Amino acid sequence: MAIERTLSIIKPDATRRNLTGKINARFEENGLRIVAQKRLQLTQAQAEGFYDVHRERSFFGELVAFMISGPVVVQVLEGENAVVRNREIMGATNPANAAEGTIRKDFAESIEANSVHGSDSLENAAREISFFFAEIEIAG
Ligand code: RTP
Ligand code: MG
Repeated sequence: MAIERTLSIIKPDATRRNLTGKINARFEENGLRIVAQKRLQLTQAQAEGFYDVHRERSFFGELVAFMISGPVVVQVLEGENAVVRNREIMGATNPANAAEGTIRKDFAESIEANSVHGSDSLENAAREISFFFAEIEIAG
């Protein structure tokens, strides 16, 4: 299986509750390596740019407001099949539908405050990683 990289964000609901270490342990226990990481306070323009694909969706304004409500931790995860693997570790978008043992089942507060973001395709992963990181900041 291919070694891939995916972009992960630990969202403000999780940083607020001091869950960064617990969430990172889930990635590491499941075979993903954190090869880059930084904590940021996003601006409105940055959050709107990152979520540009969702601009026409009804929840866009609320999503951007939530994502700038506190610091986030942006990170690059690396490992076998990392894009799909991370989505499995995260669980369903709505924590009510998330499987046992997933990050969202165990930590998410709601469909919006759902603790983590993960790229949904290899193509989007490359775009999202380059949004936050220069190649020199990633040590695989
Ligand atoms: P993500 O992009 O954050 O990894 O999550 P996802 O693919 O599972 O969900 P997506 O459909 O891409 O939605 C992006 C984020 O928007 C918020 N959301 N709110 N109020 C709502 O109905 C609603 N639906 C989605 C969530 O924070 C979701 O992760
Ligand atoms: Mg998504």
